[in-house]
Amino acid sequence: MGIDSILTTCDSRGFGSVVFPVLGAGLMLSFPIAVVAKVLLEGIYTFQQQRTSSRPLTVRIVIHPDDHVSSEVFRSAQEEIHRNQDHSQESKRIVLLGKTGCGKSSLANIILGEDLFTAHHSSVSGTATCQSETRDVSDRKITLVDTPGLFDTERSEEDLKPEIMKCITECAPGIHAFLIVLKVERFSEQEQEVISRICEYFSEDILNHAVVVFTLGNELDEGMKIKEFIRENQKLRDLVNRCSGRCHVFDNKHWNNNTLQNDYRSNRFQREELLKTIDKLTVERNG
Ligand SMILES: Nc1nc2c(ncn2[C@@H]2O[C@H](COP(=O)(O)OP(=O)(O)OP(=O)(O)O)[C@@H](O)[C@H]2O)c(=O)[nH]1
Ligand SMILES: [Mg+2]
Repeated sequence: MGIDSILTTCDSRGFGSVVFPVLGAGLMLSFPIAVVAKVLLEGIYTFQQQRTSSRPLTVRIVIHPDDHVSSEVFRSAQEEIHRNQDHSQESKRIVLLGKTGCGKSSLANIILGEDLFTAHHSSVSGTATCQSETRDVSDRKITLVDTPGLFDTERSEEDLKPEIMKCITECAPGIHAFLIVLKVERFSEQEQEVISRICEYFSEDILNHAVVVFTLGNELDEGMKIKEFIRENQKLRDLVNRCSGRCHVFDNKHWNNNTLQNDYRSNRFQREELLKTIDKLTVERNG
């Protein structure tokens, strides 16, 4: 009987605890103890992750006190499973959304620290399909999905919407955060329409998982922070409030060479702040 069937049976019968003696599996049947440890512990962890009941079920693994080898093998197998779990918690899948030409592809390159996405300098052609790239950034595994921009005059909405929605499959098994990308410029009717369309495509709930990220930060007046810029416009203020105040600013062109730590007008500083915001958001929303 598999580990999962044993645990599921105990659970459905309302048992409070179950014991797995290592003696029978490892010594009597002569299975390699490292294999027994791996199969047993992975089975228990998988069951725990998929279990929906909140009733306590204690799982004990019993090893003879003189069997030091088995104790050691089980201890290191457990540590390895914890390490792998921690690592998977660090990986983040993030989608960039916004109007065509707002700087999504350029921003994605800044966040991942490499030129992986093509920024378009002409007024017409932009990113045509979803593109996903993964890199290690500041001790996290970051997957970014760049999407085609909204309101591209060259493409109909019928053509664009399904392509943008592909970001969901690119992010399987789930999206940790959406970056709604806007420029530091007037928040016009069209920008408001961009937000409405994003909410229409993904539902209003998207704002609970979104961070508003501004590009063209150099357009901010000297010494001005993005929150002050937002405060000046009621509609922008409402949007950021609906995202629980999550907002950051970059300048994909002018803030790259500023390596001063803690300098607001530096992409390096802003990237660290953005990653911290996404970590916090992930914890709040349970991943
Ligand atoms: N000065 C400045 N220019 C930027 C910034 N971000 C992007 N640009 C420029 O804006 C243009 C469009 O940038 P992209 O990154 O291609 O914009 P996009 O949102 O990916 O565009 P689509 O793929 O069409 O949706 C390019 O010429 C970029 O160099 C920025 O922060 N500051
Ligand atoms: Mg693009």
